[in-house]
Amino acid sequence: MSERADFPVNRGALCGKGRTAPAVLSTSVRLSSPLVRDESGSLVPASWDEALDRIAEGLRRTRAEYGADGVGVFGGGGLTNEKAYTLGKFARVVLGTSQIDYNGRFCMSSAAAAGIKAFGLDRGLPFPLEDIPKTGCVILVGSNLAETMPPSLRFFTELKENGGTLIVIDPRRTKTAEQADLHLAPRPGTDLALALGLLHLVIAEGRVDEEYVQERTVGWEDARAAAMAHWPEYVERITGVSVPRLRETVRLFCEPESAMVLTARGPEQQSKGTDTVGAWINLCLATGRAGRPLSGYGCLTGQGNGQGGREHGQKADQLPGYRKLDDPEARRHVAEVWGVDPDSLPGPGRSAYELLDALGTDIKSLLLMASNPVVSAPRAAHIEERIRSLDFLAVCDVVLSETAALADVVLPVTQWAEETGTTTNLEGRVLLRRRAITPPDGVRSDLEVLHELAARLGVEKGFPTDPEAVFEELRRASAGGAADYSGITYGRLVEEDGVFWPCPAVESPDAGDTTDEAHPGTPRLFLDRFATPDGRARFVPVTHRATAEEPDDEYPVLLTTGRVVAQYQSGAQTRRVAELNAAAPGPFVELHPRLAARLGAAEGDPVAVVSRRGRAVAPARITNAIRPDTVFMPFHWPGEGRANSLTNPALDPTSRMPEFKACAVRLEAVRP
Ligand SMILES: Nc1nc2c(c(=O)[nH]1)N[C@H]1C(S)=C(S)[C@@H](COP(=O)(O)OP(=O)(O)OC[C@H]3O[C@@H](n4cnc5c(=O)[nH]c(N)nc54)[C@H](O)[C@@H]3O)O[C@H]1N2
Ligand SMILES: Nc1nc2c(c(=O)[nH]1)N[C@H]1C(S)=C(S)[C@@H](COP(=O)(O)OP(=O)(O)OC[C@H]3O[C@@H](n4cnc5c(=O)[nH]c(N)nc54)[C@H](O)[C@@H]3O)O[C@H]1N2
Ligand SMILES: [Mo]
Repeated sequence: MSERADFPVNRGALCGKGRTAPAVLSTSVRLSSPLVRDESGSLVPASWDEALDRIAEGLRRTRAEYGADGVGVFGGGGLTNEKAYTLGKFARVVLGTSQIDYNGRFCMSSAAAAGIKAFGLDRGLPFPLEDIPKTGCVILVGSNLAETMPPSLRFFTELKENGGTLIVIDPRRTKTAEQADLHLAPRPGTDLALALGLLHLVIAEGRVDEEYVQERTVGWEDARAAAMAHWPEYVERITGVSVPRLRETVRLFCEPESAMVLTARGPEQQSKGTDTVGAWINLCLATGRAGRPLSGYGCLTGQGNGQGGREHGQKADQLPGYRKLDDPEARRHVAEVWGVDPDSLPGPGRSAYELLDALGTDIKSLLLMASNPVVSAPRAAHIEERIRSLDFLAVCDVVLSETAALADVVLPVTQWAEETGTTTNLEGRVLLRRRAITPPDGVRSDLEVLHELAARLGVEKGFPTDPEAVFEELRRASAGGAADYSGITYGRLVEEDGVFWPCPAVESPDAGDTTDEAHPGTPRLFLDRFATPDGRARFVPVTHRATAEEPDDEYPVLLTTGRVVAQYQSGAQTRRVAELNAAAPGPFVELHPRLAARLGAAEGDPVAVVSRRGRAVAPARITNAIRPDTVFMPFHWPGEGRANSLTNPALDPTSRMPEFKACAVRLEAVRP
């Protein structure tokens, strides 16, 4: 991110991880040479040529023996647009495999699916962050942005200073919830019922914006009927949120001129995440709070390139420009840009968890870039075992992550400040980051890796190593797609504070005539029409359902998982920084004093958390900021305290998102 004080996204602020990032860059634990597994089974340094040859050989052998789909590719939302684009193209054109997906499936896929259903388009926020302080009310559903997006907290502080209301929905009284005017603490996995209960009250209290519903939406009758079946008293029983608090929420949301609903991983990482987000969108649509100034639904994205990473083709069902792989017109367009026959492009493949689950059986070799699933995948012990059963694993990373440590070949790559590339933030704003420092000797960029591998696998052209050359091709590939970047150039990105997509290249109406007017980009979507064929938003008729695994006698407690401010994701990078480890030294189990008393556990005592998938042990952190029926674990650590040893890979039927945010567990005291 920019360090300019006036930059509109973070206004010059950097969070703790940003400040300490240089420590990661300079750390001695950084990989500086390729590693290959020798005959004794150890990873030993090797030359780049040897390492690349070994990968090409491994992938080629699998392909010959098992066919193209025997090779899998797994990417990450931390990759730049150029890398994500190239990785998707590499899978389809060089490997010819349909088996590619990425960690963003575990991140924003439910919100993306719901946004596409309702609005015809998925962009994290349909408005710039700077609109937030000016709206009347924000409902933040399952976001702990005080810890996960600290620089953005000021938009919400300003909202309150301007007289707006902040409502936070989280089973825990987080640092974010402490900022709220109203905090609702539902049982994990019940946000769908909660949203339906609120919509029921909106209808019962006559607060529906009938004119807006008539003019700008379709499907209201079915959605209305579904909501009417969710009586406030019934919703109170499911969620634990009292009827008066539901009424208060409706009042605060409906009284001002404008209002927003923003979701993050809390309601999304559920086996009903898509329907849950759909229910919140329904609430916005019924009250006329979408596609109008200072109103709308948005999803707070996660990783460095959480938005751009999901637009350009590393997703199983996707082609660049947010096109669909099963759309013949999209295939034709992209195949032409790539100079291949449309029929040679494979079809859609498996989703992230399903892909990882197929390792060693259907998928024999894997090329993995920018993810650490041994720590971050659900049911991680099983996934670790699947990874170990591969014939061949190649990992590109900055550090020797827990997953890289299992590889046959590890390639050390450059990271953010050492290379040029674009990312797209949650506002849909494309940003250019220029190389600021020279990479250490011995490391190469992911683009160079893919170029070298393509050449070794017989594709000499079409995999440039210069990010700007890749971006120029991405522009053409995205032209006419939902996420149209064709009017964006590196030149413009340098001059402007980023450019919001869609930004089509402007073509002159009269052939031969040129125009100087560039498309300005689109900071605010949907003001005139939604991105559906008829321009109207779609209500989705959703009803509440239980989590895939409800507590019972054997596993009576709910486990939910998430993050702490000082560690990032699987911790592969942040666990190597002393300052961050001092702030967050290890895993813990957050639990209510009543639950702790029943267990006989005191603060800091080791507690075992046991689910149907496995067991994890971590010290107790006792607090009345959490519901007594729920425990919370952050997922940043491997080993004994790995939260994902416990989590349930039950998938959302549409987004294929696993249920990271709710599973049944029991607690056991651990005798020293
Ligand atoms: N410090 C730090 N910052 C990060 C990251 C990190 O690892 N560390 N990761 C980045 C990434 S990739 C992402 S995706 C974002 C994630 O950002 P957030 O979504 O803010 O992070 P989480 O902690 O996963 O979940 C948010 C909250 O959801 C609550 N929650 C749990 N279950 C439920 C539920 O059933 N319903 C509701 N309403 N809430 C629930 C949790 O108590 C938690 O406080 O953060 C990004 N920023
Ligand atoms: N229980 C539980 N599990 C979760 C979640 C949860 O809330 N609860 N959240 C899920 C979410 S939202 C996410 S996003 C995932 C994230 O989990 P992971 O996908 O494991 O993400 P990271 O830990 O960021 O791993 C990224 C790896 O890529 C490396 N890397 C960084 N930059 C580059 C690069 O440019 N190129 C290459 N080749 N490598 C690079 C880093 O060093 C690191 O090892 O975890 C998911 N898992
Ligand atoms: Mo994420």
